[in-house]
Amino acid sequence: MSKLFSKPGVYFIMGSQNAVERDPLEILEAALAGGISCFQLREKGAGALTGQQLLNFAVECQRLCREYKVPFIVNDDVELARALDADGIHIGQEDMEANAARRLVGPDKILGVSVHSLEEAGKALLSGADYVGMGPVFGTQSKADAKSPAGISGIMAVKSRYPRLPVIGIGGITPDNAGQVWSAGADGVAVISAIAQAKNIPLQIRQFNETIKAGAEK
Ligand code: TZP
Ligand code: MG
Repeated sequence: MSKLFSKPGVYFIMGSQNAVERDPLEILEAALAGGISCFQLREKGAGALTGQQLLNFAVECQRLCREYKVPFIVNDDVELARALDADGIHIGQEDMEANAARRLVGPDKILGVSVHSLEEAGKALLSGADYVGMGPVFGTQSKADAKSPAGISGIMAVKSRYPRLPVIGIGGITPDNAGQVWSAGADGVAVISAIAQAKNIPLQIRQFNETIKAGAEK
């Protein structure tokens, strides 16, 4: 795998449905310019693009990510990831088995798995996951079927059992509460609304990145 999680970073997730009154590609470019470390295309829910429209949108997202040398990861859709030769795929517990996804994308692609417990994290690791996403840490409006907020205890448990497995916190994370996620040992924060809905996206990412520095000084 790339050195994706060798230092803590801000992992931006977006689909066209998360872009409110703005062009999603403009949002993505502002986030890339602002200094995100990873991007995941998560096209989901009412009005989600499909077919050729999804493909066209995904190609544009990938082109921008390449321009900024930021990994481009596809949520759920292994076929789309393969068709585009994306840098990786992210799957949840309700999607295909992680080891099947690993076989399909091959050993060199990034594989991320959403987990909600130490057990699921251990299984994801055995199945070849490069990182796990854990949450929702805080309350979120961005996932229709989100579980109740779990706080940071799950992240702490996974980092203490599997210190080398990168853990990305997700769900309701903002610059104001990101410090708690870093203090739990997280390797990244995954964010939809606090970036997609920010008035000044580069400034918001700078503020997220400041929380990393503050965490590192502790
Ligand atoms: N998985 C758990 S919470 C969540 C996902 C995809 C949504 C996170 O979005 P936001 O807006 O950063 O709370
Ligand atoms: Mg999924």
